[in-house]
Amino acid sequence: MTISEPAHPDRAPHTLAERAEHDGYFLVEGLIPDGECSLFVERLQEFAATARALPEGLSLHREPMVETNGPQLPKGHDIRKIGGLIHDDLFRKLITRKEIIDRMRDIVGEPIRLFRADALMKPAQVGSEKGVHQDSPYWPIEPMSLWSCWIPFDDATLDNGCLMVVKGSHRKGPMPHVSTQNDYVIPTDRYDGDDLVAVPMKRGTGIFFHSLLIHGSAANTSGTPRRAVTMSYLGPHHRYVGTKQAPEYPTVS
Ligand SMILES: O=C(O)CCC(=O)C(=O)O
Repeated sequence: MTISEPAHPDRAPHTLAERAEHDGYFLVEGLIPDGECSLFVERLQEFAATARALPEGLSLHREPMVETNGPQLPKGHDIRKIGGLIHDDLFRKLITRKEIIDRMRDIVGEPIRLFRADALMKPAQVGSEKGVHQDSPYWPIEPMSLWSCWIPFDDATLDNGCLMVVKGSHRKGPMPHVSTQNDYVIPTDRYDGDDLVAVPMKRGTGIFFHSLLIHGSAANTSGTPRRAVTMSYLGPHHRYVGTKQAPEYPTVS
């Protein structure tokens, strides 16, 4: 397993914690071996096609383009998101995997609780873009400093909707967001599009990132799906500030 070298060696942060603080993200190559990526994909496709019983707590969300007026697609090829992966035995092992939890512990402290674990599927041709946003403005958690680990199970490319990030943007604090038809995004006049850097990744690579990092992903215009998991974690200092009864976030370390 190797951690990718930073793009600016002249002022390179030395430790993982320094890099995390400076850039708001870092990559870990080879986090999940190829063979395991295939197992995760198989499980996700079974759920998406309802070929496997959905454990209680798991939810399927259809691709909005298809939902409204899109083409008829084969079963399982119209799902954008599978929520609640903590309720699946295979994914629970991924969520609590040592290689991920050890890094999260260094950043958010301990005990670590899981905020969310969802699959983000971008079906071939119809997978829509995820507009440019920060995660924290979506979430009723303070302080706004959760960390996530996003892992593609297919190579994430420029054509199929790899992540795009603005390096170091988490240090500027929360940005205003506006609702669009199917999304919640930062208005385009509030950031410079030229600062967005595409982050193509081999499958099984993990990107760890701060919940204020500006990021998004383009539509999948390729002929193959891009399937990924995103897992977000809370440290001991994070608290629920929403208006409902505070959810029980499962402790994972
Ligand atoms: O999977 C994607 O395309 C977007 C991921 C994302 O926005 C997230 O994990 O917060």
